[in-house]
Amino acid sequence: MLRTFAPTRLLQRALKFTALTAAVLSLGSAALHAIEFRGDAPPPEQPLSLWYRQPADQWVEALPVGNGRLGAMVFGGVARERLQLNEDTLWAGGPYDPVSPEAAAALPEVRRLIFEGKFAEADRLISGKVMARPLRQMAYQTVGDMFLDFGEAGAVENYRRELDLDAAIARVSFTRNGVRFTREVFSSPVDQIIVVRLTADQPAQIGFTATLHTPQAASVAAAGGDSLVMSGVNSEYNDVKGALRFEARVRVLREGGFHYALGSSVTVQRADAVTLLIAAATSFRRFDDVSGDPTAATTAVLDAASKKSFADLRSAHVAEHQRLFRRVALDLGTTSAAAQPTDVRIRTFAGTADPALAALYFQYGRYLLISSSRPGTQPANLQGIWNDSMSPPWQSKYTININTQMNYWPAEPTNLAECVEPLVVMVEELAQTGARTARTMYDARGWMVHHNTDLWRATAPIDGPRWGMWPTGGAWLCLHLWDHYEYAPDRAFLTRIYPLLKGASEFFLDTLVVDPKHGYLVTNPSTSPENAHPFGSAICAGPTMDAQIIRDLFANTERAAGLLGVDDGLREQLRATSGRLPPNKVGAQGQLQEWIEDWDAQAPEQDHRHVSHLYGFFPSNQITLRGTPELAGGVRTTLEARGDFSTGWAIAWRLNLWARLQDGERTHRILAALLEPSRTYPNMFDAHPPFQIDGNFGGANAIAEMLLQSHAGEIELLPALPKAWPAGSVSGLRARGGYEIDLAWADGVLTRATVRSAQGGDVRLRLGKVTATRTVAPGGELVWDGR
Ligand code: FUC
Repeated sequence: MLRTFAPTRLLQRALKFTALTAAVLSLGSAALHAIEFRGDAPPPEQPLSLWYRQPADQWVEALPVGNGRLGAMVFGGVARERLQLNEDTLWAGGPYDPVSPEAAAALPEVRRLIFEGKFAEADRLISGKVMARPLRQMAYQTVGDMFLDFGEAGAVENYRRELDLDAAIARVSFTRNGVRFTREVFSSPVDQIIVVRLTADQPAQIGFTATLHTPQAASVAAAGGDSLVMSGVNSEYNDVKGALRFEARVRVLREGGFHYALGSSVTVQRADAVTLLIAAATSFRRFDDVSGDPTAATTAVLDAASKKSFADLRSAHVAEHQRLFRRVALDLGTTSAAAQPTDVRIRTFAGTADPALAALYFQYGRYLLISSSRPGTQPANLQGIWNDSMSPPWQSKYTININTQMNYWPAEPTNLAECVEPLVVMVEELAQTGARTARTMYDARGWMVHHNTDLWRATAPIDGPRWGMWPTGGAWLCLHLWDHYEYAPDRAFLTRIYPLLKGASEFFLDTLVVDPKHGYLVTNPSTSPENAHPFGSAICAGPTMDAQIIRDLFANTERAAGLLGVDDGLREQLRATSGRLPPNKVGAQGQLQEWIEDWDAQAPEQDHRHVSHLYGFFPSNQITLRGTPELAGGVRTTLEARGDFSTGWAIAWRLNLWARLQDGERTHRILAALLEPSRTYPNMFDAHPPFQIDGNFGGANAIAEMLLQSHAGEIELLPALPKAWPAGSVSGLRARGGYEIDLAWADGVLTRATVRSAQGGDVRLRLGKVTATRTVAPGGELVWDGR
């Protein structure tokens, strides 16, 4: 049944059920085949590995590979291998514009109600007239699964399943009846295919049946004797019709033995070794163009890859991965705990000295970014590119009131600047769709995005007033453009992003309104993302976060215009307008105020996961420990009130904030909470139950922030080093200004810092209270021991 998946159009509905049933049955396959696992396999030689002594049962135990576009979750079963497959443009729906035609007319009344303090009324009017139609955006969806059925039962010895982060290869190995079997899986950014290699240490041992399954409306058939083809269309979602065609192809290349295709399966028997090549593509070309040819795309990459040897495919993949991955090395020390399998280490981290697990988490974050966001791909979404569902949590899209930004926090500091390119392209596209929204909803110039977007670059407010009615998402993304410039100053890039910064600024120049009580220029309507104030709503005017984001946007636009020598009048206007934004204020409890009024202590959710107004302290630098100590004290008080323990990404934000507060012990304590099983799954995916990848990226960045910071006009070394990491070293971290840094420390004290710079410059270094200003020659380096 599972192997003869040959749908007709009439059968497609039934097949959705069949595929789901297959997925459910597959969970029980290990039990059905009653594999007995004997012997304890030793740890892999590569210490930067996640590894286990049993196959994955749940999806959050499987291991992710990806080339930015094509992803697979590798389960590593003995009787049945399962690869759950993704392609980063397989989303539901098609080009659409969800702006409500009634929004523009309703907004003046909404503003009036808000300024009169009638928040609940404003909320109702927004719900009725202003929210997007449909109210939700499109979902990112799974391609389906490839199964390899080996049909074996009995005992296996020394089973080990691992993900080698240094090579970006998932591996399974075990011994059965004296034969050692090895499987390798990788997703190649060079050849644009997923490669599976099956080998054994004796001839004629490889046999299996390969099948493809999917919950999508698709059919599967064997083709050309050695291939499987899945062809389908994407689904309709919330009344937006599916507009994409997609195809996945598997080609089976055998060495020795024989094979045959039957219906919708390919069977191999008695082979010495087998390479499977998997390609997938959709007809998506751009948010407004779905005229691609998935058949041509998948055939072309398979034909090209089939001509290469496995060794060549593998070495090209490894070299391209290592070009990025090996730029940073981190050693926080190694204890005996590091010899345990990864799932055991996660279970015991809180009570054990295992600094190498923190280093592994850091490098895993870098691995995941390289694997989910490369030039030419979509940006990493809420699950990177890994999703087994048709209706994933929050549609696995781009939530830009924290989550997408957090995904990219580690990109610059951990030396993966190329991975930001998909985000830059997304902002360029949002500047187009968001210009339409600025015009039709707000009668404004420039462009804007509310709190979410999807593959189709939708920009209208979704979900409900509390979530969607927030105009500052696009402006926050602009900080990443500026950061990219600051980490590697380059005039061509500045020229590219300037129109984006300028357009984002123009939107606010046109839509900020005077708050009648204080005279500030404020956003209205808005929210402090997702947090309700004491008056029955989250809807308000001029939340602190908006002022902070717009202050950064205006300042960076003004700086860019100055560097490019353009738009003098605009610069003047940005400066003047910035001065009229609501200032950061310390409230009665000593906290940084979340709203213009001091409502914080009465807000219904005192431990709310979002800490939006702390944006000014991290990721921004408007508030700093030495520059604005009173406001930094407000940040600390707010953090104490919110509590350290929250859901995955929210913990990761707190971690970065405590690292900026330079409290190494507190930061490390919270890191232990991030790394415990309730927030880190066995495959080290971050739990925001079920799974959201931002916590992985935020956590990785926090570890970098503990070692190096460069936001206050100086490069600060080991600002939040915890006692748990007394000796160690890091190389290849990046700092603002275009610097690359290596550090080594012993007994908790810096022993050596090396600073390199391609373009050279005067650099101010800080170690605790000691500072030094030194000159680095272009292409040169300097060494400092902190004295
Ligand atoms: C924000 C968060 C939620 C979730 C969603 C994707 O809205 O408040 O917790 O992470 O994004």
